[in-house]
Amino acid sequence: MITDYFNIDELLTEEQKLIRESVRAWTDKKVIPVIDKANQKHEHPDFLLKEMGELGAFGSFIPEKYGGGGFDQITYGIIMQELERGDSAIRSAASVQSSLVMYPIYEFGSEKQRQKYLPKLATGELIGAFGLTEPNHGSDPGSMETKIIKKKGYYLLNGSKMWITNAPVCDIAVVWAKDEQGTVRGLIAERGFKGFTTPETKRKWSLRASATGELVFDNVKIPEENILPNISGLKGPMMCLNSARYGIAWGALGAGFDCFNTALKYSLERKQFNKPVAGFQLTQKKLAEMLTELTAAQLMALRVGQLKNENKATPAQISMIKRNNVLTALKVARESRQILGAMGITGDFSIMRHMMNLESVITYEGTHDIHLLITGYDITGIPAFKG
Ligand code: TGC
Ligand code: FAD
Repeated sequence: MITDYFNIDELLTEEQKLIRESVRAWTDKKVIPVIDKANQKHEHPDFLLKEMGELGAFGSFIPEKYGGGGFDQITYGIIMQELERGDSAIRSAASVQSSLVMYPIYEFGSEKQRQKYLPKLATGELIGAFGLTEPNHGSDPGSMETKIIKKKGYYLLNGSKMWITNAPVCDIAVVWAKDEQGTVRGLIAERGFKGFTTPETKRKWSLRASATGELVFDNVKIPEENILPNISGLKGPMMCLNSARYGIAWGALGAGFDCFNTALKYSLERKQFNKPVAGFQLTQKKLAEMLTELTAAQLMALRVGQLKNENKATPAQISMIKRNNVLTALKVARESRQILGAMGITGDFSIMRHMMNLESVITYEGTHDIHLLITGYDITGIPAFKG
């Protein structure tokens, strides 16, 4: 198995390597044995959520005083990589919990909100969702229609969010809505609030082991104390996305290397024309190009992790690695599938499942093309995505 062609391990701390081994072992023991069946049956293995909490996979970068791990950003990336080696759905659940729910509560929440929610989110006792996308507003969340209207002692919330990871199983949701002045605000909706429902989205061909759904708000009373006090404007949700996109760039490496190694092993064992298919030049071209691209992606993720640890990573740098690394993983999945021939389409191997999952990963957290345009904007100063 090849996962470190450039001796990147030498740049990791002992603690980071230990955490990687423990998440890797957990994925091997808990995810791999159940994940094909869950995908085939289109079921989400919810029991893994609590176990991920016990493992420390939630909020690794949140300070220990709030139940988090207090670890650095590279550790967070490594955790995402090892989870996504198992399945993107498992990494998705952990990214949402850590980057899209714990991060905004920690960064923008009151002390009371931090203490109330963060320790329970860290252990998996509470599961969170993040509501930004709406039926009519995906790439352009600034045009959202979900609204809060101030009343005496509470806000009235109306609207709906779509394509929300963890929605059907969430206990709380961090939701972004516009106030009467048209300013984007963040709030925490709790399951059980009257008028708040979370219908599940079914019949997906991608992320089939992930719980996806809607967040529907029909005159929901949100207590004033559930508004995130320390943020207003679209930059609030966008800052959360920076954290999640960074984690996804690492996660994609897990899926990509799993496909590459599966193809390498198979091609060494499978014989045609009396020799291993790995012996044909065209197979070697595929393997060589896959490893080159994966190694480049690995180095990009590591460097942005170093910058993030120094609070120097820019949103555009994060956007670039999300786009590059997910596309790399998807291309690797497609090439690996070819190397396995017909066997590549079966559930006996992980490749087709990773490929189908990555079709969502390349769309969520900003589509591939939106990220291209973010880089274009950064280079030219001209936002091509605006009319
Ligand atoms: P624009 O006018 O450019 O910016 C509005 C305000 O936001 C600030 N900002 C950012 N701040 C921090 N980090 C970023 N990445 C930021 N991007 C923008 C900006 O500085 C400005 O601040 P201020 O103070 O001047 O007001 O915004 P725009 O409306 O023109 O849109 C820009 C665009 C298209 C790049 C952005 O909207 C975008 O990235 N769209 C993609 C939407 C997206 O990524 N949605 C993801 C939903 S969550 C999800 O998919 C979870 S999947 C989870 C899983 O299962 O793993
Ligand atoms: P659209 O915005 O309608 O885009 C359609 C096409 O048009 C795309 O190819 C896009 O690149 C292109 N396009 C759009 N605007 C431009 C432009 N200006 N220039 C060029 N091309 C453009 N959202 C959440 O809030 N929370 C979640 O937890 C969450 N989980 C998700 C889980 C899954 C499985 C999926 C599939 C999605 C999830 N999303 C979530 C939603 C996701 O973020 C959106 O799907 C994504 O942002 C794209 O929005 P859209 O699907 O509405 O596509």
